[in-house]
Amino acid sequence: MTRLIVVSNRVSAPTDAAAPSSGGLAMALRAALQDHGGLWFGWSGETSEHAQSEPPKTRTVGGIQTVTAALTEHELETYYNGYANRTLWPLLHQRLDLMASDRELAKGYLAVNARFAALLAPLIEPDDQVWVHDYHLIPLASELRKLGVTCRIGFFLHTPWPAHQIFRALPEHRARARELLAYDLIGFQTEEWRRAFEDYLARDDAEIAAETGRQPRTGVYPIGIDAEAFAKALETTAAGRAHDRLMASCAFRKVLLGVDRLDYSKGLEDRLRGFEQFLADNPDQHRRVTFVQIANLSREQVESYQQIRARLDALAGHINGAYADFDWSPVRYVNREHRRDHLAGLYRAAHVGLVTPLIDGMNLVAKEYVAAQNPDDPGVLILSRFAGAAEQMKDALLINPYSADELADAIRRALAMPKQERLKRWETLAHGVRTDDVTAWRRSFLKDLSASA
Ligand code: ADQ
Repeated sequence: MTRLIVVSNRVSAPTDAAAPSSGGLAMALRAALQDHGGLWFGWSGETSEHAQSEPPKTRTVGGIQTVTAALTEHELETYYNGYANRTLWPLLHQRLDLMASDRELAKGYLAVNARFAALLAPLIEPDDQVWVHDYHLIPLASELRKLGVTCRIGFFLHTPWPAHQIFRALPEHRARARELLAYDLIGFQTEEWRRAFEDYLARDDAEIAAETGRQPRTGVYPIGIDAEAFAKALETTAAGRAHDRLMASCAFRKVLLGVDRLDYSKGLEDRLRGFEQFLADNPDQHRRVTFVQIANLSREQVESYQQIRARLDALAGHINGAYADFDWSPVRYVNREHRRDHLAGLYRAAHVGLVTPLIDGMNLVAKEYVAAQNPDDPGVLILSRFAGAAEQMKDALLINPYSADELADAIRRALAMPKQERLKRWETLAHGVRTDDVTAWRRSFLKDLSASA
């Protein structure tokens, strides 16, 4: 079997159910490496003054070989906090108003990709397959090709690909598109994002493909969760305890739950406004519901994240100020990060799951919520039409996240939904979540990569 080399911005160590944050992807990539042998390359998460002259660190963690490099402060600011998170992330999520356009950032981004390629190239053997993840590393393949690497290299984009008009607002749009064409396979979460990419190539830059002489394959690989590991986390005492604590603290009230990274793409402000609208429209529901929003802090160095945090603090406070009583507060807004097994218990306890991003590559919280439900008495998922997950999860209550009215109506409908309808919708959703899991995702990507070019 060919060896696999996984490249992602961060290399994550093995975690257990107690660890917070994105375990599913890391577990899937580790499983792929266990099957194929090979190594995982990426940033160590550290900065060092001498990063540029230090050799990468090789370790074996949980049977997997990892090779990591540090960044200098300047690289961290230009590549990671800069071009990746202040230029590309807002661009890919249709927020041109938040996009930084700065040649210095673009230069730093390219320089780190070139340095990573130079560290990685000597480790690659001709029969290896390389799988590169996400927007931080678009130029990696073209840099590897410059160094003579000829093996198959695939790219998977975890975020959306924006419409033609939006992508062209990136000053370096042609350079980035050209770099993507150095891959043998480019994978997207949904047909929508794949089509937008093809459309960009066809309309603006037909000449790019002709120029490079390469026409990579594109494909759609919707990522899933590790449903089995999630089911196990749900059975733990820690999950049970979190479930019971939430239920007890909400005494007979219905629980609405949101779980997100605190990011402007997740629609948190609109979600709070939609909930406020629900309270305004439905005085009979006051004191009968509690909305728990868990929003753990992320990218705190980036100004737009500091700003949205301040707005959310104010909005949550405003709603509670307007509607709470001495023994009831409608919103519980929580910034603390939670263990995965605790999250599983909270999902289980929630009567309604609110997943309402303004746009999202996929959104795994929607799938985790479904996986956590009681098969005899499941809750209802309210899902944004603009999450990649909506392409698969058509039996959720799909809403336009920009409309407070639509969200308010959907909450009312979800709370009143008869058990028979809840069961019917949930069964279809749960079947999809179990079948299209993270293992199916990585297998289908790697199968197509093997068959490419
Ligand atoms: P993210 O934007 O991080 O990922 P998402 O898919 O929603 O988004 O979440 C990833 C994981 O983080 C989930 O497993 C979730 O449980 C966990 N998580 C989220 N909020 C948390 C919290 N408050 N506490 C603890 N854990 C939390 C990017 C793309 C997505 C895409 C994924 C995977 O933006 O669209 O689904 O990659 O490809």
